[in-house]
Amino acid sequence: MTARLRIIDASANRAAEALRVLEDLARFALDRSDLSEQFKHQRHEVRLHAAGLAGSAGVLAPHRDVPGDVGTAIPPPSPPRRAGLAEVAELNASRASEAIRTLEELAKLTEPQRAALLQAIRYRCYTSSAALLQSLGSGRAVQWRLCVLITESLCVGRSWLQVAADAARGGADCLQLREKDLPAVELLPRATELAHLCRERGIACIINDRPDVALASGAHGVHLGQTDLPVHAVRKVAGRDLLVGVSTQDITQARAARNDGADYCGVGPMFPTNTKHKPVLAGPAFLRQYLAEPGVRDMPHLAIGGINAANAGVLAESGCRGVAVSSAVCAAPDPAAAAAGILASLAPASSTA
Ligand code: TZP
Ligand code: MG
Repeated sequence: MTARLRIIDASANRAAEALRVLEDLARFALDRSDLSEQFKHQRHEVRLHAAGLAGSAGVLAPHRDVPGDVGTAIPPPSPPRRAGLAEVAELNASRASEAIRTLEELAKLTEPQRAALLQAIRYRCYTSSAALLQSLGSGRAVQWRLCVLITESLCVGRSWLQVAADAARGGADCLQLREKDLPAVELLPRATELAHLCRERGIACIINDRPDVALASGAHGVHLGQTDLPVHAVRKVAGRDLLVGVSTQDITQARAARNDGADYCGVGPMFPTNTKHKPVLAGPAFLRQYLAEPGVRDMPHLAIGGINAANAGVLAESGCRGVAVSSAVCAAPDPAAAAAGILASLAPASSTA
């Protein structure tokens, strides 16, 4: 009898602890009150069922015997190092469902109807965990300061590779290959070359539009527009191996990108630009909205569209943490100086001192 109570005690604690981790991730990493509420509810239900299973034995704690538990001496299979919050979520989702399953199996000994209720909690836990995991994205999102979009046709007087190297020298911490018209057979070697350059310099390499090319080239991520593959579809192919960014023009698109598992959002267009036809000017007002929106504001962003050293300061005043530019660097007489100039106007003099 004590054995049964000891298992119930251990499983209830294990499930509640794991559910608490999931609840905190939903609450603090995503500002998702809906998911946080679901995990909290599941945690309370598990506790109530565990107490119910203990029945007249009532309180479970007296059955706890940590020093006498042979399981505590077994070392974990690997050192407990996690690659990111998504991995923490994944492990705790498994832990929660395994522990609920144990309670379910014990309930079958004495109270089959309670086993069915525990099974229903376990299924709800799967659903909530899947939504949490989707929203957490790769779990390795980075807030870059300056992403330069490299497009050969915009590069004046130097090769695209030279512009990429110059942009990195000027301080860009992310380079995105944006070539809309290159066939895959030409895009791949170019992406591979850019990814190599970025790895050598310790900066990120993103490929526009093409998750397949991003994966094959060893780039860090892919950038998607509203008419490209949705993030969840890219995750089916790339899992968490790619950072995924999404272009957004309004707060509804930004919310959707977050829930779909984007790691960062392009936010724009901020200012008129000739580089891409955009009928709607989202403007700095959208950036301010993004930065004020719970659940969205902590997701890394790159303000984009017509940004240069003269207007980046306006965005910085709104709290802008990172920008993406194309022509202001690619078409500049000195791309390194142009990149450095944009970074300088993004960082007010007082914060660089
Ligand atoms: N998406 C929104 S605006 C834009 C893209 C790709 C163009 C950015 O280029 P530029 O030259 O910095 O305006
Ligand atoms: Mg696209």
